[in-house]
Amino acid sequence: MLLAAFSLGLALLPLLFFLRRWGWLLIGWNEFILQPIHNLLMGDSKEQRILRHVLQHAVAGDPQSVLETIDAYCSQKEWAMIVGNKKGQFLDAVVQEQQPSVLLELGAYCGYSAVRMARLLPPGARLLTIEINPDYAAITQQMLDFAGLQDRVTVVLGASQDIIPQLKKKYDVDTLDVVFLDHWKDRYLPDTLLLEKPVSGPTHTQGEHPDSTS
Ligand code: 72O
Repeated sequence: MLLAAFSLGLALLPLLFFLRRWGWLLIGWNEFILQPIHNLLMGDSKEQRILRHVLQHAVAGDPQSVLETIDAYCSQKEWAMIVGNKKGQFLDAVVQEQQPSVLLELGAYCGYSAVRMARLLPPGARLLTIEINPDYAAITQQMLDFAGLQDRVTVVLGASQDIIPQLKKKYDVDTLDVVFLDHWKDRYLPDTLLLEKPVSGPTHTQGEHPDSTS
């Protein structure tokens, strides 16, 4: 029985490889051939179409309806790299359990997860979301404005390693209660280490500035 299962698995291995190849080929074909043609013909981007669909079909000031509208668009019209409802429920659970005062997100994209998390924040709490792409940052801001969550969320345009060291001074962050890493996989570890690093800077002992050049 075990041997049969093993042989079957072995026999199916090339098929799996083949299917994986085709899977990647399909995604590549869609992302690099169909999408650019679509964008060229429509004069916009997929992310702009998602936002436009929300502005036209969701209820302003209702985060839940914004999420449902994005979910529906991305499952019926165009696939997009959003967290989605399934993984979104894990996010919901974390925010509800931790009740963070300050929440940091790395990688905002269209603002789906920002809307998702911000809608569950306790009163007075805030979310900072860092996005490297100015087009995506603008879409995220408009998504949050439409959902009515703009007062709880700050969208920061920039690269994580540039913004993280400024969190304390420029964004008045003392402690982060929850961090959601959703940007570039190879930056998860370096950014986590950077987040754990104490912020270097003037210590104001005896009026000295240790890092001043004098
Ligand atoms: C990124 N920071 C953020 S990527 C992101 C990143 N936003 N949305 C992904 C999706 C890293 C780090 O960016 C850089 C290096 C918020 Cl090592 C240049 C940029 C070099």
